[in-house]
Amino acid sequence: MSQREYHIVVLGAGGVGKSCLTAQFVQNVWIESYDPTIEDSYRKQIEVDGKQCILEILDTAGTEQFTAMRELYMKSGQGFLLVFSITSLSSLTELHELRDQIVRIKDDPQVPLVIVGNKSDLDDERVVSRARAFAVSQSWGNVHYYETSARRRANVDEAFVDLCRQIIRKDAATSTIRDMERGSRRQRDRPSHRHRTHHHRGHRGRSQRPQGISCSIL
Ligand SMILES: Nc1nc2c(ncn2[C@@H]2O[C@H](COP(=O)(O)OP(=O)(O)O)[C@@H](O)[C@H]2O)c(=O)[nH]1
Ligand SMILES: [Mg+2]
Repeated sequence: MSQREYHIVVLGAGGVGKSCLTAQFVQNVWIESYDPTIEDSYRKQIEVDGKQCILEILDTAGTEQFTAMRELYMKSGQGFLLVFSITSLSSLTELHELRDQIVRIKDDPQVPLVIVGNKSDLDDERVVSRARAFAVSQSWGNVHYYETSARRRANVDEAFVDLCRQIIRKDAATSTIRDMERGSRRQRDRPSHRHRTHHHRGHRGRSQRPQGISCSIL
């Protein structure tokens, strides 16, 4: 079975719970206090819809002084978890700039992305209503919105798996286009193909396809 590796970037204002969410997802642990300046990446293997994938998750610390650094990981990231805290309105508004930057750098308004409103266990300190966050997610083109609690490990897997699924879909669609392009190239090259058929026991063209590329759209 082919195993794909996907790069996820966790972004958001300082203190919203990016590191706690990442630690819960990757290691199933609750870490009360995390060094806010630590930026690190973690690997985790998961199965999504019967497919094994390895996730490389970058937990950003937002301390980078050089926007070039941020651009670099936005370029290499394939999916983005944009985290705010339901106890801080400014942490939600900060996501707009991040999202704009991602869309610009990836040159793709449909880039795999989820919005995460963390600290749902602190409902009595809530200042961002579900409706408000949902309106933002709608205005970004029906982006999926999850309310999570890293503390209680609520909805954590769901948010990451949703993102992973979006990346897989995008990847499959891109592979299909690549395959179709290869197919039309093969059509053009047909004459040289014909005298080779007996080597391939009649599976014309098929053996030329690189292994591991899936043609299915989920
Ligand atoms: N009550 C509550 N506190 C949280 C939750 N997630 C993180 N925190 C707290 O918020 C603070 C910042 O968390 P951290 O993961 O370091 O934030 P980061 O700067 O975004 O990485 C810490 O004191 C955590 O204990 C949560 O889901 N619920
Ligand atoms: Mg952190």
